[in-house]
Amino acid sequence: MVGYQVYVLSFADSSGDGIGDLAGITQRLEHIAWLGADIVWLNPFYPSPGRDHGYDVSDYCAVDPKHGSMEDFREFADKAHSLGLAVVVDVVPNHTSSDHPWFQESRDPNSPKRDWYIWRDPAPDGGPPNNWVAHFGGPAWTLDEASGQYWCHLFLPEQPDLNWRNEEVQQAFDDIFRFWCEMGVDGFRLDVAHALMKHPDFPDNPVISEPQPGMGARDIFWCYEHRHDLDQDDNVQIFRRWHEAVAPYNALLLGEIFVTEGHRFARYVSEGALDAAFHLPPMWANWQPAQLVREILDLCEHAPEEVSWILSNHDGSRPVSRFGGGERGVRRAFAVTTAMSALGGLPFIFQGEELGLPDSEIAADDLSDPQATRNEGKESRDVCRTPMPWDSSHINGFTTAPKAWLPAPPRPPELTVEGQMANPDSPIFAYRNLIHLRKTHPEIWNTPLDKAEALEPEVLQVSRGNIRLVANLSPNPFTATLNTPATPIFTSSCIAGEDVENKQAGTTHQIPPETSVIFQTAT
Ligand code: ISL
Repeated sequence: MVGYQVYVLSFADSSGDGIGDLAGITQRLEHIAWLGADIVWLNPFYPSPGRDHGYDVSDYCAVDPKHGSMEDFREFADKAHSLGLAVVVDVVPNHTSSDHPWFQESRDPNSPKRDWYIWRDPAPDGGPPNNWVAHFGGPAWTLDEASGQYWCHLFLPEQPDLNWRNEEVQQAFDDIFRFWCEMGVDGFRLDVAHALMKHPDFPDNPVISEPQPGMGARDIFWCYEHRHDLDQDDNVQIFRRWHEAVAPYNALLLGEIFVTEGHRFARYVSEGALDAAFHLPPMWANWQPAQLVREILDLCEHAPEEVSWILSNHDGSRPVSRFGGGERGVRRAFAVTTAMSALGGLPFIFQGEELGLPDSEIAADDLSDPQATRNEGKESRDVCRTPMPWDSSHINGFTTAPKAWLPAPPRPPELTVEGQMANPDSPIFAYRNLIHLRKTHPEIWNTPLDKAEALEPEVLQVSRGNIRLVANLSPNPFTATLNTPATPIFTSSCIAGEDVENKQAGTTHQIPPETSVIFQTAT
């Protein structure tokens, strides 16, 4: 399957209030079906004060009125299914909103919910219990004056972390999974699933390098080795429990897992745990093809069928911009996406990727992402969260409101869906053709991986059954010598209007720079 990620706030606004909603997505589902995707993943649409744009949930089993109603969700899911699209919703198990009734109750030290969150006494000097830092800046602990204890939050103070060592918390999420399965969802994307369990003794994390003044929150976060707050071995027990909870519904469990080593990743997607997990580093990296090839090989070795390959999501700069911008950025991004489509697993694209969109420019006063507003505009995730450009009308057809919730300069006609549909050489057709190739040639993904290797540091070759992929991510042409004659069936350079020079079967093929080619052998 191929997944398509919809950022609910910014896909389509049917109510005219400038905020994306479920009914708007329902009206636009044909676009996703036309591309050939099989799964649509929705970012959170649950009631939320919106401090982290929906990742601060105050009720897991309802729809936020700004995104519509439960009836709108039913209509969305029914139409998705009628178009052959499976529905994946986001579940945020690591933390709730501080507005969630569970946390409100938990603030009372005598409440039965006290242990649902992570409360600790101050350090002897009265400061936070340990040196853990939050992803969005500052310590991972906030003092509750009333009780004299700190609560733990790996993200905003308004996103208190749940205590996953508490059985009742585990049961509450079993119920949430069942609720949405009964509502007809086909799977779950599990937010920061690598962070659920914390070391039971809460020791300090080792310091790799001292944080320096002026550093952004993300850089400060990586000054520490996250030995005790992330990636604890017993996360897998939670995943096994979830697996049991959703087994009667055969629902997909797709983790957002941030671990960089293949063997750690493999534990999370082992038999009876998660079905698949995102490999996240490519969605932050600039153009570093050798590193990308190394990471791909590591994962192919340890989890060849369980990786959800992505180049972007709602959490960072778009690949076209990270990879040099303009036509070059588009070409590089599609070369990697083409390679990823032949790696097995479950590739996803993020809304707008199919248009080759670069980042949006956001005026300083309009920044909305807490990672930016708390960090002097640094590390903004807003750049990829602006309205989907449908056409060249007011706000690119996203809304009839005078202003979108996240204003940005309008996209030119050639970067809109309507503009690209009128031009068969535009990126939208290249992405569609690639997705459809997986349907006409299912052996691209359904035959076991035979071999993945680096022919040069920036050149990846993958062999599976009668399929060969050569991803030449280097700046030079590469002469591929295959062990058996093969015919090119797809080249990523189609996104630049180029075709393969020689469509004949042969063992030797010239691969242009920054181009991935998929071949089929005769046997
Ligand atoms: O650096 C990380 C390792 O812990 C991050 O990649 C982390 O996995 C990522 O920032 C988590 O993102 C998700 O959870 C956040 C939310 O703001 C993001 O939008 C969401 O994708 C908190 O819920």
